[in-house]
Amino acid sequence: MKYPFEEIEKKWQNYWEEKKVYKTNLLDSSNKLYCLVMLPYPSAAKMHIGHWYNYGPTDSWARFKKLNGYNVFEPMGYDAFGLPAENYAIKTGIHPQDSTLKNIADIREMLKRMGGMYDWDAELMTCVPEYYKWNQWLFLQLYKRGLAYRKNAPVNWCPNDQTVLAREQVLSDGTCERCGTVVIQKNLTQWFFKITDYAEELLEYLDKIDWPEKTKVMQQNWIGKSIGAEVKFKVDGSDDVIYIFTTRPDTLFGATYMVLAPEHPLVEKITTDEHRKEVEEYVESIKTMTEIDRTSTVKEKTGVPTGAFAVNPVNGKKIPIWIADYVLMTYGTGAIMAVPGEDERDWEFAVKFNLPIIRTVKPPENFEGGAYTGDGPAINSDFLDGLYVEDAKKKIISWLEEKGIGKKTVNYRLRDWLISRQRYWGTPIPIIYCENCGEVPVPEDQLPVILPYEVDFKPEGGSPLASKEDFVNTTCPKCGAKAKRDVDTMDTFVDSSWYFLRYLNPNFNDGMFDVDLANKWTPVDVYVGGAEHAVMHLLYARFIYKFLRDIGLVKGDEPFLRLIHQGTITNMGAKMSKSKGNVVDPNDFLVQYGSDVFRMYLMFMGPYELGGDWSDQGIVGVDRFVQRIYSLFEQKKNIAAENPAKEEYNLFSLNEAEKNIYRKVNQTLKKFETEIENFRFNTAVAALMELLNEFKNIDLCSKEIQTYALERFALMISPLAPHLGEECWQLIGKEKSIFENPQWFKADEDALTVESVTLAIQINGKLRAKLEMPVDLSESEVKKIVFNDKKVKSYVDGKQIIKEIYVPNKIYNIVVK
Ligand code: ANZ
Ligand code: ZN
Repeated sequence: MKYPFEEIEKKWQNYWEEKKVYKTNLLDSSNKLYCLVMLPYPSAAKMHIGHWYNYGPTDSWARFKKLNGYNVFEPMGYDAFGLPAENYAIKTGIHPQDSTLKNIADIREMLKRMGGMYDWDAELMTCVPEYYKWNQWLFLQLYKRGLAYRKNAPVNWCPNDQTVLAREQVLSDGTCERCGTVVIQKNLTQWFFKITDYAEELLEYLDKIDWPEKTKVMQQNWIGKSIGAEVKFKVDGSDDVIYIFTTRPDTLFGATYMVLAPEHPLVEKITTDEHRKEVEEYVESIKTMTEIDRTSTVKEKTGVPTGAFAVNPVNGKKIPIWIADYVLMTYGTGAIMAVPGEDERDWEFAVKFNLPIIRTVKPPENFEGGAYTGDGPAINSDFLDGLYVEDAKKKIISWLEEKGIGKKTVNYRLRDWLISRQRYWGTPIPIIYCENCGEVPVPEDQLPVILPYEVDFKPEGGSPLASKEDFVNTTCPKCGAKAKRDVDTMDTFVDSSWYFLRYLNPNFNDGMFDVDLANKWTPVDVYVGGAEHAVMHLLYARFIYKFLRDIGLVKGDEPFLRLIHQGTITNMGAKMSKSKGNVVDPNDFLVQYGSDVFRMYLMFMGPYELGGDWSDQGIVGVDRFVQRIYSLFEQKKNIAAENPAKEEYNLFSLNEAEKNIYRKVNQTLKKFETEIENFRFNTAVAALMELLNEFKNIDLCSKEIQTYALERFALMISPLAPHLGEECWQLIGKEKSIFENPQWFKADEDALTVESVTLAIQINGKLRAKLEMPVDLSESEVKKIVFNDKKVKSYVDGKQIIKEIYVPNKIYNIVVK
């Protein structure tokens, strides 16, 4: 009979739900395992294949751990605020809340259909006041400690999405992470979270977490720690000073000009009348350029002189001050000393504008080319001459410190997290502006600031909430005067920076989350999700968790101890995309094969962390596998109830077929465990396929051994294909259900390690039996086995044993009379 997946999947889903099989007892955290997946973003009603690939295999992993005795918590929720719902609303007129709630309902249904082991009591969505109230509360805690602040700054603006973006949301090609539009720069007053206060710890603790190396390196580079020196240069003929940051203070004698970022506050002041027009035009021209364009190494260098000069503090030489786009206001001090001899950018600039070049590190003999960035002895550098780079740095830094004109400093590339968004569908920022009191935080007992439903959310280049007068106009909580609310909303990465704490009790009213439960259950043990979040969500969540620790709410230092990134599924070698028309719709296959086959095929198609290439043929193979399993178990109805197996057998008491199956079962168990543990589902599935092939001789085994093999097979298949596993378990007459009564069979190590020999048994000079047994057994043990053998018994029973000669591992000679 064909495997009736529809009926069986429904049957077990209902059973699980009725019996609340997947409700986690959170009060008991002994043996706890918090298994988390990145929560879906309900911008579309359907779960696409990427969701399936994240959730299906991870659920299988969690199930495996549950069977192994862990108290597993596997929750699910929805990252429900954000741009796509709002953009959809602009297009269709359907309110973001309505479309989002509908999509959530559809996704929830899909997740249930997938057979996910979710604790539905823990489900949450971020777009409800019960949730976003706590984003606002978090904001206020940061604000109180000076870690949420407002400033005017050049920021990244997406002209298509009509909003500011965080630096992390601008891709390396300068486009918006969401929509691909080229991002421009704008000067705006915005809210920032001061993640930079945590830069050092965020960097240092990367060593303490079990994360993919690639992701750690990305975070490391993003944080970008640079050790160097800050040096003070006097502006010639004035009291102004310019501070520069350099990683190469040893090259100070080669500083032949300086460059300020065009936005540097001193530019206006020091520019001479003669150069003013040119400088102003230049400043204007770079206003809309992004950092990526400005620092591009392929773009020709541009810049203009200010007419002012600075004094090089090491030798008193006057050097010209320029402005150029390749110096950014957002890094270091926004000013550099230019050393063309050792810096490639400066070299290029100096050549183009005919500025002097003085080498301060001696290049190797055959060196040809411009700037020499390698190590070597200092030259043209007075008291540094002859010292190699590291020593020269040390010496010049102590010299600068002694004279009070410089000091050792550390700089990070990491910038504060810009969280204001000029959009509607998000968490309102809990700040009020009063004419008397200025910026006033909304008192905690007045939270939440509710996001109004009726809003004109069409983009007009401003925050939609600004046009909602009854939202904007309020009274000052301090003085009672008329006041106005902040009309921006928060980046949705705020929502997802702490959601895993809220899962523990999504209805908790007395705080952001239940602190007792958080201390029991976090950090998260395993987190699975896409690598594209490496420097966004995964950095923000680490920051917020550390902040929550610092205000005494959580105890751990890191939110996610182990991180796994699933790979991507391609189709015919190409990334799936609507425009290519090669998107695989899970639905098409679910109706044909059911959810177990679909998820098992995803696991089988390639190493989980690499992904695989979709093939319609491949899923047919997995379907055939499932059909064979089902028909085998159908033939073995009740076998386990009628012929229960022992926990273990002596391999050498089994017949040939039994021995092979017994061994294979145990080898498979062993392999299966390590493969699943390490998210290598493809090899785990393959091992079960091999085992099933071995079962072709299962009818040659005693019923007991059949039970032994089948119950183990059912248990192993159950994390991968949970409905099928439950069904098989029940078919052979085991107590239902596996997941309700979690258990695991340990591999019989003896059956794996033992090397065996075949011993010839001669009785009165004739070969009477061949017995397989472990190699190098002691003579007394061999004797026991030999005389227990039926055949041998038939020759010796009732006779007198005259002589026994044992040739180890070869022959056992018996002479009887
Ligand atoms: C002189 C020098 C000589 C430099 C040399 C480098 C090599 P990282 O490693 O990324 O920290 N710099 C400093 N502030 C800058 C800014 N706001 N915009 C653009 N460039 C800036 O790079 C530090 C180096 O980048 C600094 O050291 C400075 O150039 C430049 F042989 O100073 B260096
Ligand atoms: Zn006021």
